[in-house]
This record gives sequence, structure tokens and C-alpha cells, in this order.
Amino acid sequence: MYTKIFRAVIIGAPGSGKGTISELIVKTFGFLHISSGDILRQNIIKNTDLGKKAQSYIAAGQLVPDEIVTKTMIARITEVGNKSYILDGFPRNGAQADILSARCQINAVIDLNIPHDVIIERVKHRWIHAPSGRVYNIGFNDPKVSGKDDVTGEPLTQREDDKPEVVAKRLQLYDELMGPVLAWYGERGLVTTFKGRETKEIWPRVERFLKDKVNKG
Ligand code: G5P
Ligand code: MG
Repeated sequence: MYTKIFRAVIIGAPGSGKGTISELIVKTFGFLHISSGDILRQNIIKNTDLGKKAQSYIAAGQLVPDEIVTKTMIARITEVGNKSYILDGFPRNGAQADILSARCQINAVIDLNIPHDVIIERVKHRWIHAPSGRVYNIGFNDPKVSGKDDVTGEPLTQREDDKPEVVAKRLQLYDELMGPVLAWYGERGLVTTFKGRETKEIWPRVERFLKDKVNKG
């Protein structure tokens, strides 16, 4: 539908809806969704070397070491080549943002600003199909059959890092590390913040923003 190459980064606290909004962007604009968390979880399921290295950090709500994630994400970006994409979960600190900026030009940063109390409540009800990255939420985006993935019928699981004590740690780490990254992108005029409590009020604003940006060329 859109021919211009467009590269966006979506930033937001754990559970803010980055994956949910990214999937809506995929459906509406045809961008690719490149999620560092999904790539890491897929590697954990497949028990690859990367998965083995990442597992304990993720379970504890800590960042996986930069050199591992950066190598993986830059490889994926290179593989994708000349296509429009949305980066979700990367970069996650200043060092990763530096490496990304040396590798490719980002056209826009979508910053989701959702209150922590909303997030803490949401992630309690999150269920995922880890092999595909599909995400559900009881009462918001229910699977057609309880406990089963809509596409494969495979069982859904809860993320180990969605335990309340790990979520608290992830939220704290987010505030600490992403402030400087947002400031860096902000100085370059790239950040647009979308504030709200529900995806249904945020998505129409993100959609309008992207339509405008993509059409402007
Ligand atoms: P991830 O996977 O990048 P986070 O912590 O950044 O994880 P997360 O938890 O995946 O982000 P999200 O994608 O922002 O959250 O949110 P989501 O899944 O779309 O929505 C959350 C839930 O709310 C879902 O169930 C959804 O259906 C529901 N929902 C959405 N909107 C609404 C609404 O309006 N109402 C309701 N009721 N529900 C709604 O990273 C995980 C770990 O991987 C490592 C780290 O260890 C990290 O902690 N990692 C990295 N480490 C180093 N460097 C990197 N770059 C790394 N990337 C990942
Ligand atoms: Mg996510």
C-alpha cells in the first residue's frame, strides 16, 4: 500500500502495548514488526545458544547483555534489508541506541505513555503464544477458545517475567534507562508521545500520525 521505506521505533514501559500497537501497524501499513523480546523468547523455546544465554536475565527482569542483543538485532535488521519496519524493544539503553543510529536512519519514535497502575493490572491477565509472539489479554483480547492460540490451537502460556515482583523491577529499569534514550531521540525531533490508559484511544492517534508521516514522504 505504501511504497516509501519507513522505519519507526516504538518505546514504552513493559506492558504499555508496544506489541499490540505494532501488530495494528503491521495490519494497517504492512510494516514488518521486529521485536527483540519475541526473538529472544523464540530462541528460549528452541533452546538455542542465544536462548540459553538470555533466559536467566529475562526471568529476573534484567536486560540481556548488550553485545548479545545488539548482534542479534543488527543481524535481523540487515536480513530485512530495504523494507519498512517497526522496532519494538530495541534500542533499550544509550549504548544500543548509538549502535542503531550508526546502522540505520530512524524516521519516527512512537512513545507510549501509560500509567504504571494500568500496566500492573494488565500484565496479570496477559497470555501469549510464545512461538509466534501472539499476545492475548483476558477481557481485552480474549482467545477464541480459552487457553488456546487462535491460529495453531496450541496452549497459551504466561510469561515468567510477568510475575508481579519481576514486573516491578522491569518498570523501574525502564524508567532508569529509557529516559536518556527518549531525550536523545527528542533532541533530534523524532519523538511523538501518545498518552492514555487504553489501546482503543491510543491506536487511532498513532494511525493518524503514521498516515500523515508516511504520506509526506
Ligand atoms: P520485551 O518482550 O521487549 P517489554 O517489557 O518491553 O518486553 P512487553 O511486556 O512485551 O514489553 P508490550 O509489548 O509493551 O509489553 O505490551 P503488550 O504485550 O502489547 O500489552 C500488554 C498486555 O496488555 C497484553 O496482554 C495486551 O493484550 C494487553 N493490552 C493492550 N492494550 C490493552 C488495553 O487497552 N486494555 C487491556 N485491558 N489490555 C490491553 O522484553 C522482555 C525481556 O527481554 C529482554 C529483557 O530481559 C526484557 O525484560 N530484552 C532485552 N534485553 C536487552 N536489550 C534489549 N533490547 C532487549 N529486548 C528485550
Ligand atoms: Mg511486547
